Amino acid sequence: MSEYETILTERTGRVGVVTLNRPKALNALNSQLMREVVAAVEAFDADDEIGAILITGSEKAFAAGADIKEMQPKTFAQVYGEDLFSQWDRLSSVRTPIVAAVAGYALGGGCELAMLCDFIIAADTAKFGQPEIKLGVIPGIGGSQRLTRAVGKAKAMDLCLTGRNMDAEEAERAGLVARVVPAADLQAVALEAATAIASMSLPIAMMAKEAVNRSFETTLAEGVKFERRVFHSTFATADQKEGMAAFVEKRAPKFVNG
Ligand code: CO8
Repeated sequence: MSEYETILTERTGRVGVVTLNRPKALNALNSQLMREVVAAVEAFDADDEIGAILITGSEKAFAAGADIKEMQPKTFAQVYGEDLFSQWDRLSSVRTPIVAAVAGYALGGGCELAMLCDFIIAADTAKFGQPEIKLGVIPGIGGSQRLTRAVGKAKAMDLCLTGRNMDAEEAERAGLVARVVPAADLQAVALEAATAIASMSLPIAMMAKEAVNRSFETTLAEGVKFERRVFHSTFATADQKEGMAAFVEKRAPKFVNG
């Protein structure tokens, strides 16, 4: 029996899949689900046999937000005291690449969880939004920051202030999602992308992820310098030798993750 109650986990080759599974609540993110997602993702991250992680939900909802019923009775002292939602920040320290496959609602905390992943593949049924303002709160899992970096001030203000949703096509145009695919193809396409990542050298994929993420934290000149040094360090790996040799010898590389 699975150790988890609100999520399903499985391994498909070198991909660790986490499926949010609270169908009656449209995968609303309660504290148990938060604990379980963080634990499952960290366990995959620590596993040498896993080269990519895929987080997904159901056809109807990736996640319809933080669990409003759980939050409703809380006082300021409680949410401040427990630092509500801070556990989600642990996903930003995960070094294995994480893909989000989003169909249906990705609202509030659902949109924020998708944005905590490295990139989003969306079904044409996906709907993204930060509707917290309609509940008398604001985004609390990084939405005001990550959405603004992803889509710019104009659209982030529009979404956070009006609480409206945007569909998958608008989200792709705005740069929030990497690809939009027909809903029926979502799981296959997302698994294919995660499998492609997992077939690369894991340390090199981690370096690529770290380099892209650095661009959000530093100046262009410092970021380019960081990238150059990490690029140089790839030459210390067996996988750089193998990758380039395989190209020259016109064969597929066999990476050893070292
Ligand atoms: N929390 C708890 N339960 C939920 C949530 C949620 N976010 N979303 C849906 N559910 C439940 C419904 O209550 C319902 O349960 P029941 O059958 O027991 O009444 C069940 O899921 C099905 O939902 P609906 O009947 O509403 O389904 P519809 O298809 O009619 O509507 C919607 C789907 C439009 C997605 C609708 O459910 C909805 O608007 N949900 C809420 C969306 C939302 O506002 N999300 C943002 C939540 S706040 C947040 O994520 C971040 C908060 C940050 C706060 C920081 C504080 C420190």
